[in-house]
Amino acid sequence: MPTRLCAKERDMTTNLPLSADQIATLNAPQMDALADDYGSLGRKLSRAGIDIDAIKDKVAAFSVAVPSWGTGRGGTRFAKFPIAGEPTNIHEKLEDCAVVNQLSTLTPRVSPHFPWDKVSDYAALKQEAESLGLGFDAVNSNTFQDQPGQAHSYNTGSLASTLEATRQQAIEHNIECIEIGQQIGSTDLTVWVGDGTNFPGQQDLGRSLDRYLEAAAQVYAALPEDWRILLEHKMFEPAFYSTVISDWGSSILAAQELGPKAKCLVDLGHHAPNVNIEQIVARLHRFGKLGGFHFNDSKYGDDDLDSGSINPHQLFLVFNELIEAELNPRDGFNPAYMIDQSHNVTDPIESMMSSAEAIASCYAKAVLVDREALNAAQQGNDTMMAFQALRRAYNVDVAPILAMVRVEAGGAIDVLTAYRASGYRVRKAQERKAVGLGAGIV
Ligand code: PSV
Ligand code: MN
Repeated sequence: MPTRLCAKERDMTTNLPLSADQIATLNAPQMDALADDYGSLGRKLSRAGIDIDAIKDKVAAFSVAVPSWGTGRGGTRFAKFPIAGEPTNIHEKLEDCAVVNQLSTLTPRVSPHFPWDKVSDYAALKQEAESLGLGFDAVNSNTFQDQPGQAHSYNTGSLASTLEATRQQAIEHNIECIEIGQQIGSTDLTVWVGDGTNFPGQQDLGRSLDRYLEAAAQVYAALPEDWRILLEHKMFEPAFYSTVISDWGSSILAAQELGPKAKCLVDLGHHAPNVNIEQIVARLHRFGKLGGFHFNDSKYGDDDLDSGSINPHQLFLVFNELIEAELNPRDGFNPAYMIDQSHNVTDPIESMMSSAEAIASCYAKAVLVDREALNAAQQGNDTMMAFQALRRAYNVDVAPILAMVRVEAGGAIDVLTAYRASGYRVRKAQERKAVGLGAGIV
């Protein structure tokens, strides 16, 4: 996981959208209370043998990428309700991502999606991002939508299409994404295909996977030495009867067949209801195939709700497995963390800041777990004490740790108040052209 910008690197950021002075002024009246809360939590933790500064340092090194597409209002299949001042191109999206990072200090990387974020000069785009204090994370290909002027429609699928020319087009698009990624400093290609069927019998379930594997192998062959391909599975939508890479089983089998540079990406919303996602994490890690995460939350299916808004305990249990994996890396541990949500009714900047905080807070709680006590209780078959080891950490209010991390990195104690006080969205509403109503998100 790449670390965040050090103070020297931050000085090279010439284009930050918010005034550092304004953030410091807003923080000033809250500093004493924060020092008090941090001190009090520190004393409490130290009674349990935990050094709060060590936890703070771990959180300071933690980060999660934001999706370029998350800066716009999402939507459903039924409607999209844009807000004034929404970004309409990658330059404006980067600016919004910079706001998220400046205030939350947790999101220094942006994951772009192509062709949505296409530009003519990628070296310039990389520089632009750097001047905003940002780098690029995994590049995402898009073969789930047709683009204007595209030679072959994806209405028969993409990498698994029955039509050779369509498969070829999808392969070439993925290879183009790798080439773009090389110019902007990415080392991961995330591939999610919507390929599948809506009717029993529509396609041969075995042969469609053959076609996918054969095409994905050609993309795999184009990966540079230090790159990975992250296979993202999803149970349903847009195909509602069968999906080619539907679950973690299909995903790990495909990744194993493709080779060591192929890993699995877990989007928290892409499972059958009530699936034990933390166990999937442990399984994927056991076989060296855990590649990355798309964080979001859900109540019913792939709802793409804000991370931790419905089931924060599940998010904590996922991070508990991730910390286990980090401490026991087996063949390596380097998952790409990203938020992937659809912000239908909130200002996307506010949602991403609040979600980044929810994610980092579950991470901090998982770091707090007394692993020795947990392991001893597990070994001794003391079920209640094993559970209590998790419960004790989950119950800690880690907010002062997160706030201290933010202040020390130039961020805001109260991110939402600082954002609203900045008047950023109101300014953008005057400067930016209005977005169309458009279709919903996939
Ligand atoms: C598909 O539902 C997904 O989770 C994939 O990650 C896409 O790239 C993203 O949403 C945006 O549509
Ligand atoms: Mn996703």
